[in-house]
Amino acid sequence: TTDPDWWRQAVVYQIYPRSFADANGDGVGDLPGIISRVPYLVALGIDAVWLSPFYPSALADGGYDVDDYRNVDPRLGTLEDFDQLVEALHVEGIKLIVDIVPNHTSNRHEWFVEALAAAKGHPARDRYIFRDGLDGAPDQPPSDWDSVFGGSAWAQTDDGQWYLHMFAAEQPDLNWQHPEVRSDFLDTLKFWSDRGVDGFRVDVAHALVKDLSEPFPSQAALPRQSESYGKHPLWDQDGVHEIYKDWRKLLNTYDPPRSAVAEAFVPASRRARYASADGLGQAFNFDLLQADFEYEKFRQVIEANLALADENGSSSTWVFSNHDVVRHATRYGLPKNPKGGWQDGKDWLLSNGTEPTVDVALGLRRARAATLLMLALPGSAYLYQGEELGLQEVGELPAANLQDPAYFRSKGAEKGRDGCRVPIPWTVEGLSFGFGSGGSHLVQPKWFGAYSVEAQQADVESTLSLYRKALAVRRGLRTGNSLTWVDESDSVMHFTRPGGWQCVTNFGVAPVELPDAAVVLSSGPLDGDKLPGDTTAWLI
Ligand code: TEU
Repeated sequence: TTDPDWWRQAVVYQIYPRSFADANGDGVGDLPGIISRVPYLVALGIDAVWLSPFYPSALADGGYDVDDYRNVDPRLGTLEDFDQLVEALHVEGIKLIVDIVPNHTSNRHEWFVEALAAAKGHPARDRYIFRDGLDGAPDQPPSDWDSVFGGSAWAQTDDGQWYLHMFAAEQPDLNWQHPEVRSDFLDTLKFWSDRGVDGFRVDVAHALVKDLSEPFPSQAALPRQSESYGKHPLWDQDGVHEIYKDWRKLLNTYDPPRSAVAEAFVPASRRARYASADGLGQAFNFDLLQADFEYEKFRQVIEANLALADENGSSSTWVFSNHDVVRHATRYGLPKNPKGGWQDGKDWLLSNGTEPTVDVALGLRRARAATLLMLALPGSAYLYQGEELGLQEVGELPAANLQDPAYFRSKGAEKGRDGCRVPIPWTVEGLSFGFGSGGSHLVQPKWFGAYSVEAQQADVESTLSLYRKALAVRRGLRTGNSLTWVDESDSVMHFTRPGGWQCVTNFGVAPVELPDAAVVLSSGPLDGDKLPGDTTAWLI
């Protein structure tokens, strides 16, 4: 039997399926490819896999434009392959969490095809958010709202109506007041839970229910709903929590209950609602991801999130990288972001419009230190495929190869997200560095071989070896949710965890004395009993 609270202290490894491993040589990752790499996941020592969308999709938004929520994209495999993946993971004691994308379908989803074919006012349009032009003017969108990917959040249909899409036009927003929308997603949760899925990652969890009272407020007049998000007028309406209460009821009918983690772009004060026991149970905090590698920011974020977790009986989530942001091994090598803000690829260009020079060695040193610190914290840690290799962001993708709508909206000022989605290098040589027998859908740079699994496997100092050792040590030590600060200075973070486990991180540059205790692991070389800057050590 499984501990129903397994997710509270789990290490979850995010797989972006099209870029993990390609078993049929078509240059795109697939489910059989993941199955073939389960031994690698076992050796890494993770507790669960979070599988990004593997559903039929036109890839207008990397798979987050879903044509059919209860099927597998034929380019990635079949439902039988999916069942085999569940079995292959479960037999090794690894859980599987799947992405669910309730805010919008793709424009190829049968509901939207039906809605477009229907006449204005037909009930089929009620599953989405269709409106006439402003004041009935045929060429005026119903409001001045922007989509996250730039441009208007409204797209016009042949008969002059407009439909809302907060992301790409290929992602029409669903109307979550509609009973069929609510019941169909319960069917989807049941469909995958019945197939053995252990939990769900809920995409854009804060945005399902919109306040659509008219006249629509102008976007310019509305408060920013969250510092990490654009000025969008629809974020974080309370109605979503009624939906998640129904989801929780269903997920609790399984043994163990299925877990759920919300991708909610909301201020920390609102996050607890998503993490409540009668709700999804957990909500990502992107605060560490948003923070530069600085003692003050890290300390503040850790204390705030531990307090929040205690308050609502949930558990913290920690994450530095995912399929939406510039890899942290690169972010930490960037000069300070001149315009501030989330180093997720926005404001990539320096204020004089030039590309910044990345200090790769510094970035990797800091990323290893930050990750070792994260893995010592109470709560669950989310790793993004390739970060265990210290993989850098790929900045030199050919323009013709770019796939991400987030890139095109700003003509390069934003890095977009392709650079963190380039297929993983498994071998030093080979057409696609062992990703598959063919090429790779995003072009891998020449330097990928040096970062490959093969290049690091046998090197005890490699980043891969560091992750493997850290996850093994953590597994034996992660008891309890408590952390005790050992204050020393404003640049050395030192805390203890139950069982005598200590974590010391030197955010400064001058080496500092390590406490008297056996060093069980360090993210970089030590000077005897000194801890150099940008290094973390675990001691017992
Ligand atoms: O992300 C939500 C989201 O807001 C991000 O897209 C973020 O704004 C963007 O990456 C900044 O460039 C989720 C998924 O993680 C993302 O991949 C999807 O594009 C998005 O939802 C729509 O489904």
